Amino acid sequence: MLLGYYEDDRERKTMNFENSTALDLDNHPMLHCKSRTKEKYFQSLSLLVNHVTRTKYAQGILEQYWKILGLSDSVITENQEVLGYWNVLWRKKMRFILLCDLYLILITQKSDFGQAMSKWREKLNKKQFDQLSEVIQIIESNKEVEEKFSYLKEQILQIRKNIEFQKKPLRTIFITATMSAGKSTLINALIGKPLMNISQVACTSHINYLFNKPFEDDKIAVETDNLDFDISLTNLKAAERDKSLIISSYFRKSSKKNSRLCIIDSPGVNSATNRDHQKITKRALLEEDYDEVICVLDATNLGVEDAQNHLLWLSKNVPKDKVVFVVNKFDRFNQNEDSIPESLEQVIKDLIELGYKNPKVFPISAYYAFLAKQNEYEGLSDEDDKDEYYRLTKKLKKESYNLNFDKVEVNASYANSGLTALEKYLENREIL
Ligand SMILES: Nc1nc2c(ncn2[C@@H]2O[C@H](COP(=O)(O)OP(=O)(O)O)[C@@H](O)[C@H]2O)c(=O)[nH]1
Ligand SMILES: [Mg+2]
Repeated sequence: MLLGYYEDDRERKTMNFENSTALDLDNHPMLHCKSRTKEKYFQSLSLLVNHVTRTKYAQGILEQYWKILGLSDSVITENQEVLGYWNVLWRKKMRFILLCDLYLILITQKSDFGQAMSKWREKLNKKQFDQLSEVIQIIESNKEVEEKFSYLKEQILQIRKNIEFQKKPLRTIFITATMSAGKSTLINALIGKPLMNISQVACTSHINYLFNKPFEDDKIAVETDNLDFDISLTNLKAAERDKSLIISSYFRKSSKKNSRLCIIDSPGVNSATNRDHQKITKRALLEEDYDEVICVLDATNLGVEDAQNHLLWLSKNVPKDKVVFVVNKFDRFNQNEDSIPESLEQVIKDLIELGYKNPKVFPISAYYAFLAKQNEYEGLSDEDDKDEYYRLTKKLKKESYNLNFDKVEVNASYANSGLTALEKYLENREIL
């Protein structure tokens, strides 16, 4: 059954990137119209979209328009006549706004867009249609949007950013580890948002795919049976317990570059606890396309049998040049009992023995990295989190705990967590 989900999602992952479309409707030019006009606007948009496609994606995105326009359920009924409303002279502006929305919704399906335009054309005269074509040209050019179209500016810029992003090559990072080594915490730290469930006990039992978006639209999109473009964190975390998910949100990174990235979270591999989990992860490691594997080791639990077995399996089954190692939870070290350099040396020695010539090993505190990033971007609201953040800020500043080994020059507040060194490495490999 678990493998069943996985098969299904792999299919979708490779075929379907629409989920990571970024869409910010907060300043949509139709928001200030009368409710009758908004209704007609929405009905026209959904009529044209539904005429050519009824994918989850299209339905999910239409729902966003419906919500932001504040419409009632009854508006959803289809009204074939509504397109006639737009063909009068003074509704030119609204036609252009509608065109931009249509373009954005059908952005990945150019042929669908063409078909929708043909349908719309039946209601317009030649001059009106030519005017629409002129706006399409503006969208597809890189020119500054003229003053007379200033009300379209934000829509056009969003379309362009989405198009540009989709042209980029997709990079994929696969995260693997034994249970509770900190995979989910590391992912949350890398993307700067608490999207993955963190837990001492329960653990991920499914493969999850996290996609970056072209720009910050302050939303999390999740694909399950339908596609929700704006799920709450609470609902997301509940959904994670049930099944494998495709999640999209803008990733917060220190680099200015915004790559098209997919991070894959996999169930922990421990032989005794759950054989299914191990099977899912190993199979995915053998069959998925990925550019990089991050293997997370728990610094407070190095050398345990499960971790050793997993390293051995990785060394035999995954191309060695694709694997980097993250040794996590160094913030738990105590200088009277442990030594960070000695632990790292031991890890490197073990990896060399496994055949890694020049193993890339990054000491980090994913926990601190996440807290610091969260603090940097939106502040910490939880009192416990704040206390932990201040405690660790102080601790990791000390020479014997500082994880910014290469003294990477960044002004990120979380440099001492070691995460920036990993980010820099991935950036140089053109992955981040
Ligand atoms: N002190 C400390 N705890 C961590 C760190 N990373 C993860 N943890 C804790 O380890 C537990 C398991 O983390 P999680 O990310 O859910 O592990 P996963 O099972 O590999 O996904 C949680 O209680 C985390 O808070 C870290 O860098 N430092
Ligand atoms: Mg996890």
